[in-house]
Amino acid sequence: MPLSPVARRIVRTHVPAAVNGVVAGGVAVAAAEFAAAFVRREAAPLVTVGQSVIDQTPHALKNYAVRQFGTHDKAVLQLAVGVGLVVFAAVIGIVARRWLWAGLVGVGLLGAVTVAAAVSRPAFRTSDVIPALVGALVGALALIALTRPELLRRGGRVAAEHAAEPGAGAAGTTGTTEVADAAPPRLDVATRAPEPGASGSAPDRRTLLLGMVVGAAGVAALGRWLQNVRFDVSKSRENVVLPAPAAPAPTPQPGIELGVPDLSPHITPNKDFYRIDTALVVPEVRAEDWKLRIHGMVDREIEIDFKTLSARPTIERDITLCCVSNEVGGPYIGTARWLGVPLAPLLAEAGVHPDADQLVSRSHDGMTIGTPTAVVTDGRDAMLAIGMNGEPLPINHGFPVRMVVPGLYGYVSACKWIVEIEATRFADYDAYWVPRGWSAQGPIKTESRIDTPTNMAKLPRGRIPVAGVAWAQHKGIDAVEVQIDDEPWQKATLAVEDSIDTWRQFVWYWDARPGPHRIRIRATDRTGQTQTEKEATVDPDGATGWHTISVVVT
Ligand SMILES: Nc1nc2c(c(=O)[nH]1)N[C@H]1C(S)=C(S)[C@@H](COP(=O)(O)O)O[C@H]1N2
Ligand SMILES: [Mo]
Repeated sequence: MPLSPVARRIVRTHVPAAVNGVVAGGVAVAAAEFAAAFVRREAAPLVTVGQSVIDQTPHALKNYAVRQFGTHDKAVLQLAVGVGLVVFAAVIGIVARRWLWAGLVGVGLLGAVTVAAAVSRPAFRTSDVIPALVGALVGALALIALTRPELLRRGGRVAAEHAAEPGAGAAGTTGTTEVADAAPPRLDVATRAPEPGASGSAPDRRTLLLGMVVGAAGVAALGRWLQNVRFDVSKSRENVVLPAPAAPAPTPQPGIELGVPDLSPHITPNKDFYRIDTALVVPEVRAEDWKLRIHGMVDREIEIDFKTLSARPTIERDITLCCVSNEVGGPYIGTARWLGVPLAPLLAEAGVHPDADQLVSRSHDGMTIGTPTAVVTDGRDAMLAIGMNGEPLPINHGFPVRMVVPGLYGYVSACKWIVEIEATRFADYDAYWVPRGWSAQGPIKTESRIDTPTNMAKLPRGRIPVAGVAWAQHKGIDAVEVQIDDEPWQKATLAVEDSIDTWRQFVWYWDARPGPHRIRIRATDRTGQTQTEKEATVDPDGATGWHTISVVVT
């Protein structure tokens, strides 16, 4: 489709101008990435901006994002931030074609937003603004170089040549009036390029653009590489030698696994363990540098390093961890064999005041998680975990130390990359998720999930195992029942119980008749309570309802 002359002219002037903006933006990001290598990964603008979007996102939208994109929500967010930056940079480029000053104001605005994003982070340090400032400064220079190259060229030349070559000085003076707003619009690079007198400037521009793109890519790659070299903690993790547990978990009994195909294994391998957190870049804390401070309403503050912590008597326990954002039938649950240091004795040593009903744990990246003191000290295996399934904690799961409390959702207990515990009161402090619409207290609700068959499955007639997992951490599961259509509920066979802190597999063999069928399940915990049929959303304190699937038997 041919373009009208007007459209063609707009494309001819605006597209190169937009390209100027986008390339300058890329140069800015590259410079910032490089600068972040000398500050920390978390200070890179793409991260600070993305993080503050996460912090500011209303929880309804966040739930939507998690539902739509699952654990890819972060990649989607980063992409959105990147696209937003490209669009804004293009606009800056177009504006700068006419009014360079306005383009520079735009760059300054982006810089200011990025600095604000860094400052707004809970774990902000002053040096975190450096990458944003470097990026804005370099971006501004790149924008000038692309839209008004003569400004920079003259800047260098005037000093050197002014005295020796009056002509150059005179040209420069003319240039100065051009830059002032009085300049007519014909000064832009795009219209100027085809001018006979400026015939050298088209290849110049191409060389400049290409140089900037290649240079930016190289600098960004170098920056990322340096960030890896400087901040990566996998070496530290490899060097951790876990202590033998003073109180090992009981050797697994046969019968914990029912051995049904496609049923979740009792212990979830680390590589398959769900990951939920707000961190765009995984906080990286070397075990050698790690310290935990216990403070607030205590008699004696405690500061403990990794060596001292892991020299204390450890326990090894199988515990099922579950996210409050797990929908009925959802995947955000797993069981691991955790190795850790019991938390209650440490708190006793600190002398937590009796009226401090909340323990706020704070992570290296500033996440805050509020846990009832009473729950941590009631005798259950609340721990500072250093091992997960026989390995040091994976970096994604909180290396070097995280909290694990059986019976509580992760957002009120399972602080990863933990560096602080503050004894306080629920009345005095709201942890991260509370002002975002989630309940301050989050005991896990009794739930169950069908793993096999899957929803909408087409099945052969005959004997079909209906199997899954049921959980009621720190209460224990006593029964799971299965219902086909509106037939009577049938008692499923339960796997041997590991502990009341873990989920329990179940299976019921169904003699499947042809036709469409509905299958649903419900669990009963050891307090005698059967899961409610009433459906509740994940917010504010966990989903309820019976997991229900539809299948067709042929
Ligand atoms: N530092 C930090 N710890 C955190 C979170 C977080 O966002 N940041 N998320 C919590 C939530 S909501 C859950 S469900 C668990 C998930 O732990 P996992 O990723 O090891 O499965 O971690 C908890 N600990
Ligand atoms: Mo969670």
